[in-house]
Amino acid sequence: MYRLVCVKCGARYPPDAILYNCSACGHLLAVEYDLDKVSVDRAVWDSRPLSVWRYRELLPVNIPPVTLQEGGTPLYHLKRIGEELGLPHLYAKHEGMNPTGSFKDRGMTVGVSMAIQLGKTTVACASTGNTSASLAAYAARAGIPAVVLLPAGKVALGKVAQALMHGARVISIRGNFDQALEMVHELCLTHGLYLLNSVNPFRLEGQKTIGFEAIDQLGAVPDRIVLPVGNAGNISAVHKGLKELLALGLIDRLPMMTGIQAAGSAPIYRAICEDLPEVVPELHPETVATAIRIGAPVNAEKALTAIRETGGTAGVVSDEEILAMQKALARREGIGVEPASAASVAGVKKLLECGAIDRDEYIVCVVTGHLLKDPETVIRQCEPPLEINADLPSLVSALQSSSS
Ligand code: AN7
Repeated sequence: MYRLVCVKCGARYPPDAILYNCSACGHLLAVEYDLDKVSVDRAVWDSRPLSVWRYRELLPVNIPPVTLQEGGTPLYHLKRIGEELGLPHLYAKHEGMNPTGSFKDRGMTVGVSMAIQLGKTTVACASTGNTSASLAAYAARAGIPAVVLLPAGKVALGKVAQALMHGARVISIRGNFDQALEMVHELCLTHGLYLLNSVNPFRLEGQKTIGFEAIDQLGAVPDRIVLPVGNAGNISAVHKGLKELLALGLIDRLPMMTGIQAAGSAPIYRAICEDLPEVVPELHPETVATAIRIGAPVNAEKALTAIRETGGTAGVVSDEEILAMQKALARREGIGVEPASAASVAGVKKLLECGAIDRDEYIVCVVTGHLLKDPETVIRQCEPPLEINADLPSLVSALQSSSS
């Protein structure tokens, strides 16, 4: 029912090939279904709970999946921020509400299930944090060991805590994410571990369900889907999924795929702005949004296609703009996200200011990870709690003096 296909030269590989790149030309692989043989029935999908597995006919797994009940995340109308920006139809899909607090769980339920289906016994990844937290949890669920490589000193506290607590073998390397990914990729090829970074085409299959859910929740195809971009797997995954719905006749158009990067690590943004055929890696990526501190996005070629084919665009935001929007989401909407996630909404504000977005568009921003992932960055931005003596007069006077 499906095979792996090279996105560049079209070479085809069987569904059980353990491959992360085309053996012929080295480019990325994607899962291709015989869509004319897939039977999807809207009514059947609608009868299942909103989750990754609602869409199981368009997923490669044919064993009972390794699951922690991922997906089914809320789609919030951003009423106040939308009003301030003059955007009446601005929404946030809160992927921080997944089991380990990020969208990576959608990829891992499928990816780790595929590891089991393919008979692999150890899984591995490099990570800016969320991938490692998710892989550690899903490997624990499956009862297999996980190895995770992190850039030393550059991973948010909550994410390291998760990877450690779920029992992964956690290794910090003295280098950045891009170097960690190269190392773990090599390790997997030479030592038989199963690689679950977003070069793994099966993982992206799970993540494409963000787009499916957003459409089901909105009851319509949004004009634009906006995502923070690091390794560019997620924007590629959502685009691929929606193309499948289009081919199946379940939707009649594609949203404009829009990627937002942090100013210190923005190779996709630059490639779009300068209309380059491929990205020029950023050798020293830096941003407060450590989740997207990635200079050489491995899915760049898929992401550039997603943006260009849909008439979308890319935006860039400074660390200050990211943190200001993180605070606005928390205080004006009650939505707690980590810095990288706020980049999508901050990017909308920026693109609106430069006239790249129309005010009447229906816009879904994917906010990718939970506030609690990165408590240290939160604490640095907020006034510490006022400490007082344990009596009522002290409390009343404290409230009077701090009622600004
Ligand atoms: C919160 O965990 O790359 O563009 O190793 O954690 O698909 O890479 C995380 C990425 C956005 C970017 N938001 O997604 C990792 C990792 C959050 C993230 C991204 C990440 P991609």
